[in-house]
Amino acid sequence: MFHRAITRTPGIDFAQGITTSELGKPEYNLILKQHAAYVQTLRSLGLEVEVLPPLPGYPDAYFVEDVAIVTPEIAVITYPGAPARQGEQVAIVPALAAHLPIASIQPPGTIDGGDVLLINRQFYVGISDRTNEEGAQQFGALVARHGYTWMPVKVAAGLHLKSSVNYVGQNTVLITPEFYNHLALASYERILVDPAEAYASNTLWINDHLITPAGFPNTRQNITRLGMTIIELDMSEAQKMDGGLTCMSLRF
Ligand code: CIR
Repeated sequence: MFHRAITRTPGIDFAQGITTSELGKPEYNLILKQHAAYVQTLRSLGLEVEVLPPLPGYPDAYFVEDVAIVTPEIAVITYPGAPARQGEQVAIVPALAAHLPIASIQPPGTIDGGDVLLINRQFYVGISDRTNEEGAQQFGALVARHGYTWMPVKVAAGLHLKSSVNYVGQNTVLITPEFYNHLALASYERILVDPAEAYASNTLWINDHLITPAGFPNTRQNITRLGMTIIELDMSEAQKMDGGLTCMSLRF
């Protein structure tokens, strides 16, 4: 059960963030509107949401998921894998330190929160262009102290592990074809995401509600069988910046 979330408002420079999407130039007024709808949705699900101000010089900083991994016991501050994002992690510390003990990943370890998937007490840590073995090891050692287990998962497709695999409750993962037969994930019920809808694998499970990006009808249809309330949000502008629903908050 989540009680709180931390988010950050996109800055006026957000279009200068890192992207590979080729979906065109995002629009500032529209991302502000979509971000506000996201915050409002989390609040409607009972979360107390803190909205931090834009972080000048860090156009990707509203993707707060990447700068920390938060559990009920500890907040692990990451060392982001993209050089342009290194520094964002410092700015999240006060908001988290108000609630939890803090630990930090040290370079040369790098890790992005988007690579970290938690299912019950088991972490899966994507080894990707952003997260290296050293970062994963440091992270694993920190959370092992609190009784979590972890294992690495090679990310050969997509930006982060959670660009392709997300837990949606009921022992079920929403998963793209590239990861479908991965042994580490084969023990879960798996809902295969249509390759044309890979973006929708980044669906956010909050207190037995599912927030899914609008415009992916097959995925929506496939998750209805879980019997949870489904909320669709328009994510067009974040998608242009390679970001999804999980990326825009830290939940705990
Ligand atoms: C980046 O490339 O770092 C950002 N433009 C997108 C980060 C998305 N974050 C996430 O999936 N957790």
